[in-house]
Amino acid sequence: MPEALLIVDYQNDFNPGGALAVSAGDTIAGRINSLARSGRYDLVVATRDWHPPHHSSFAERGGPWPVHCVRETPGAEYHPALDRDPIDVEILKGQVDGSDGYSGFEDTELARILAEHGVDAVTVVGLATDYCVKNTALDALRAGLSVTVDAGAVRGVDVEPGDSERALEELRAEGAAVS
Ligand code: VGL
Ligand code: ZN
Repeated sequence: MPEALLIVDYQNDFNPGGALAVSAGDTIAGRINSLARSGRYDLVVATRDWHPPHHSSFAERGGPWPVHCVRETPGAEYHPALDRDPIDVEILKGQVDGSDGYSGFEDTELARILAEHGVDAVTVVGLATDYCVKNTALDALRAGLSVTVDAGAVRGVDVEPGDSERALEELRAEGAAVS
């Protein structure tokens, strides 16, 4: 049963000091690194939010978010605490205008790459629980994969208090294991 680790958007802009900082986002780096180095996963995939300048998800265009993760800028780099060595595949997402691009499966090669490696199970970690982790995990479920979310290796934006907890509940209800 080949399993992949999906590290979602562990980037400077989603960490403290970044443009769209997730509270305590930097506290999960150690857990993500130890999972990635564990040897438990046949494939380690990292996604990055990789928006063009003036993307439709930015407030300047009427979108919900401040400017963040503009491709090829420091904010879109991996957080320095993330060990990049174990990463086998990188997926750049959020590049298409007109969509917020929350899911790592949206307009990317991720489904094809997982299928190519015979992956039938994924563990999802990273940022942010209530947006990109949630939507990536939901798409993985829709693709028929067995999905685990490691609750100790995700953190959320919580625009409304409780959003992250509700996201994990929704994922459980849809069939994910939240451990
Ligand atoms: C994300 C908001 C906007 C995320 C990305 O990675 O969860 N959130 N773009
Ligand atoms: Zn984004």
